[in-house]
Amino acid sequence: MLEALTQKLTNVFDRLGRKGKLSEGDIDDALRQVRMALLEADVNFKVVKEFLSSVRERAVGSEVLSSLTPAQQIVKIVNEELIAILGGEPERLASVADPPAVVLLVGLQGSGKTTTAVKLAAQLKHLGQRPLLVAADTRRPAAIEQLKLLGEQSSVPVHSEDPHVPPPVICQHALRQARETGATWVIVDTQGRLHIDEPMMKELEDMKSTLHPAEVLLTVDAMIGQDAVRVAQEFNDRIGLTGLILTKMDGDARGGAALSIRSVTGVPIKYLGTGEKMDALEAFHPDRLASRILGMGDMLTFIERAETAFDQQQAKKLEEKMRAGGFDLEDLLDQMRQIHKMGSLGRLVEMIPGFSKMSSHLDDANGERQMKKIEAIILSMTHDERRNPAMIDGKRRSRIARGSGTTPRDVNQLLNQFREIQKLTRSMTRGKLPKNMGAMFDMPTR
Ligand SMILES: Nc1nc2c(ncn2[C@@H]2O[C@H](COP(=O)(O)OP(=O)(O)OP(=O)(O)O)[C@@H](O)[C@H]2O)c(=O)[nH]1
Ligand SMILES: [Mg+2]
Repeated sequence: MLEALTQKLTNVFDRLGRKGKLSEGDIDDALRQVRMALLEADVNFKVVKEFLSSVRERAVGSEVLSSLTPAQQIVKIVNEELIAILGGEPERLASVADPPAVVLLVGLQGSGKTTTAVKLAAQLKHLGQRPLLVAADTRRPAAIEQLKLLGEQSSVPVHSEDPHVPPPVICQHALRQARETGATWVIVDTQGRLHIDEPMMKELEDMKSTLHPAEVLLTVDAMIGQDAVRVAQEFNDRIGLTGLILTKMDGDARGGAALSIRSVTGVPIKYLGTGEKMDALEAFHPDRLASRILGMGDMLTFIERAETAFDQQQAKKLEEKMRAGGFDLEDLLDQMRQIHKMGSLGRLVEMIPGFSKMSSHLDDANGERQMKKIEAIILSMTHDERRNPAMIDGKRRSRIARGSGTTPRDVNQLLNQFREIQKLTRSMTRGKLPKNMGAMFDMPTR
């Protein structure tokens, strides 16, 4: 995702990091290169200008230049300012007092409405909600079939009617069906056209006034860069949007859309589409995208948090372990306990690399439970098993499950997740970001 931009920024900061003490000139030089990188990524020039002026203002501040690690301070500032232009805090779907909550998905042709509708429904279903999909794109009969097929594959019911029925009427019927069947979410797939035009906007307006949606979400193809920003602006002006979903972030999008769209339109990004499969929809976290752009993955957040809980020395040790690929279940347990000291578990568990998938929907109570379970499983292992989880065979797995009051499936799940973490730490040590990683550990905490 956004590899080219990441590469360029990493180069700029690496060069800066090699300089040691920095002058104002060094900073300006680096910021000029950052500017180039952002413009080449097709970020809106106004956004770039404002971004750089905030970064500069903070970067030439006396505490940065006189600190021992000025380059790291600057990376930290860039990171924070990136988060700010991406919207700051993550924005969740609106909740309604009186379900079903209606989500109207709008967007140009091929932007990913139908796919995203099903992804979203599948995700809500996974969270214990009861979604109903509505085929309100009647312009092409194939669109109805596509939604029915995808809905069936994800076991989500689809309300569809004859294509001659006007979409607002279909929506009314769908709402009735939702109430009768106790659906908690109604997700409406609408027609898309190649360009914004009057008939489409009119139809969407009609649907909006029939449905009183809790959310009007626009899917935009992240690969179309600044055009995406323009499209979002027009949709927002005309029908009013509550959120954006940037699709095809897995492709070779340069980043311009992602980095400009929130600042220019004022509409929050709520999800990223990251693939064609039905599970490729991520809740949008400004901080995560920022650190991805800076080439640090979720590690940056993780390390920052870890640092406040651990002392510096422990953090160094952990870094060395990760570099050597020797991060084991014992370390994981240790970290979880440290992190536990710091409150909001759901969020913190999310930051443990590799665990974000599992925990992205956890609330705190769930996070707590999940952590207790993981802890129990690890505690039921022998010392050797924690060091070398590969030795855990079926027999050992059953024993561990019995000992921890869980099931062999739970044990397996933990082991699989742990393998993911190991893969991640290994890819880090293969040189994707070791230089920055080292630097990050020297970073004072906020
Ligand atoms: N790689 C990738 N492909 C995606 C993503 N989202 C959608 N697609 C693909 O984009 C194409 C168009 O997606 P649709 O969901 O049919 O788009 P739509 O907006 O419903 O299109 P119309 O109904 O024609 O207006 C499909 O081939 C999807 O598989 C994504 O996040 N990543
Ligand atoms: Mg469609």
